[in-house]
Amino acid sequence: MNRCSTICLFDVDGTITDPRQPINPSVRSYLLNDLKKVSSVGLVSGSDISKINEQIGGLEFISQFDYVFAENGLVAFKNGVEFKKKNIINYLGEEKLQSFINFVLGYLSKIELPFKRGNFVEFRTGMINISPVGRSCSNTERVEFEKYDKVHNIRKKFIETLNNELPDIGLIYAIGGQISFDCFPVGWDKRFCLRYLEEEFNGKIHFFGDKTYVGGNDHDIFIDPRVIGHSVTDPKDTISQLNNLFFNKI
Ligand code: M1P
Repeated sequence: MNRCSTICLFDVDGTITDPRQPINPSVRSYLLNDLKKVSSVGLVSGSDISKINEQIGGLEFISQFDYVFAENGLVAFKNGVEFKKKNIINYLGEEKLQSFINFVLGYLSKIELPFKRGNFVEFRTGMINISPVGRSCSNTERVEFEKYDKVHNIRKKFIETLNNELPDIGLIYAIGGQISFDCFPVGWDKRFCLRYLEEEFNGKIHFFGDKTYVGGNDHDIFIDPRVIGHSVTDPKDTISQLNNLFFNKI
């Protein structure tokens, strides 16, 4: 197989790493040494580049991926060098942005949870990330919130309220991780990165993600006809599916 005729794009959390955890060096080596011999390799994550960088092990490794699409591709890197950036402020305008943030802050102030920490609204380049429990919670608290949310649907109800109360704001919402959800303009989901690949790449695009179900932040790209989608359960499953696909190992 020719490396230039295929690209494998990977979600990060839950697909090549445990949620918000550093990548296992053996998985990284598999992607950058073994897989890269037969396919171009890229990442597409809802997270911003500083979080991806931290998880992948720094620029030394980030630059070995053919593409890294942070914030769904709103901040795009090729061989470690940023080549495209899209800004949510320019797109929405200050007035809409403020009415959205004010509504969110009001809603956040009324939610009762077993515990709350800080950093509830993270403003990124191309999206806003909202965490009802707060992004400054510890790892143990992350896991506890995720369990609590599975029972009480805190994030789902928040998203339902945003859709009902701000129907014309032009934003959509996707749950990609354990404690938060991402908010971005319609069309700025993970499919956004495909426009750059279409410009420069002519081959098959494989996508691997764990949140491929409806409402998950991998769903839209997973079902996109330009892509061959693969649903995985964790990094081990990702490697096993790659072995099967590219190296005839079961
Ligand atoms: O990559 C998936 C998600 O990872 C983080 O989610 P959480 O902190 O809720 O586990 C965030 O960076 C989020 O934006 C991203 O989609």
